Amino acid sequence: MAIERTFSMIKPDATRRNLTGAITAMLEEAGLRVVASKRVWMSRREAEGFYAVHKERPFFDELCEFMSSGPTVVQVLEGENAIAKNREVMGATNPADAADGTIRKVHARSIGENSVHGSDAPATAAQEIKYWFSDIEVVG
Ligand code: RTP
Ligand code: MG
Repeated sequence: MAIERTFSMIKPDATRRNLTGAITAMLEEAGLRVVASKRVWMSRREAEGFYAVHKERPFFDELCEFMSSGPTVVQVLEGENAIAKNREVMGATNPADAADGTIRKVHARSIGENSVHGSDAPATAAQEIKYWFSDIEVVG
């Protein structure tokens, strides 16, 4: 398996509880390397643009409101099979369904305030990295 890059976010419920380091450590322990990272307080419009794929879903407004309610840490993670590996260490969307030891099982509060985001496929990873980072900000 070739080295892949994926996009990750530490969501406002987690930055608010000072969990940036704890969550990043779980990503690193899973073999993922942080090759870009910055803290952003996204606007409502930036959240709507990022989550445009979900705009018809019933939770879209709530999601964009939450994601623009405080600081987020956006990251690019690199490693073997990084997209699937990140999804595995994140755990299921709803923390009630997440496996033991996953970030969402350990830290998430609810299906909405679920602490982390991770790209779900190579095409979305490339698109999401590009949404938040310029090429020179990613240092492998
Ligand atoms: P993510 O995109 O954040 O990595 O999470 P995911 O793939 O596991 O979940 P997805 O279906 O893409 O949903 C995106 C985010 O929307 C919020 N959500 N709320 N209230 C609800 O029923 C509900 N369902 C989803 C979550 O914050 C989820 O991560
Ligand atoms: Mg998703």
